[in-house]
Amino acid sequence: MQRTLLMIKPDAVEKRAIGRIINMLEENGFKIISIKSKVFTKEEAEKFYEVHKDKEFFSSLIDYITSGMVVGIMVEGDNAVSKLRELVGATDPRKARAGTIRAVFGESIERNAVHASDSPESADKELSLFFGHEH
Ligand code: FUP
Repeated sequence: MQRTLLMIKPDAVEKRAIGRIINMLEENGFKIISIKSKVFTKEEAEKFYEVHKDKEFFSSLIDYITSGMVVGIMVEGDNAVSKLRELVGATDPRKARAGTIRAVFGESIERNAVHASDSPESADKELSLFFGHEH
């Protein structure tokens, strides 16, 4: 069993897709352990995305991710990290496989609806940022 984080980003919250995304998680066998909405401060956002701090898209990404509410969802399942990445789809929604969350709800490579942790180590760090150390 693994736990990982799905984060619904401001574009998907704005288009009222929270419920449909939670449906997709449940229909695909993920167990939901905890849910928390928040608005990132700039400092929290920079910590969340610190691996990208030297990329040219970093400041735009920070402006976008702090522009509205996000929803963090702690999910559990066998191989949850890689299975959730499969359900989320490619970073660029135009390249994401049909039926994935980003293919359905993503608008652009930046406004791509959701984030999913990319390794058990990232999941641990990102779940701590949302839920503290009780996961
Ligand atoms: P992913 O693991 O699929 O979320 O993608 P990355 O870790 O490569 O990128 C993290 C976030 O940076 C993406 F969700 C969106 C943003 N990004 C851009 O805005 N522009 C790019 O060219 C690449 C990524």
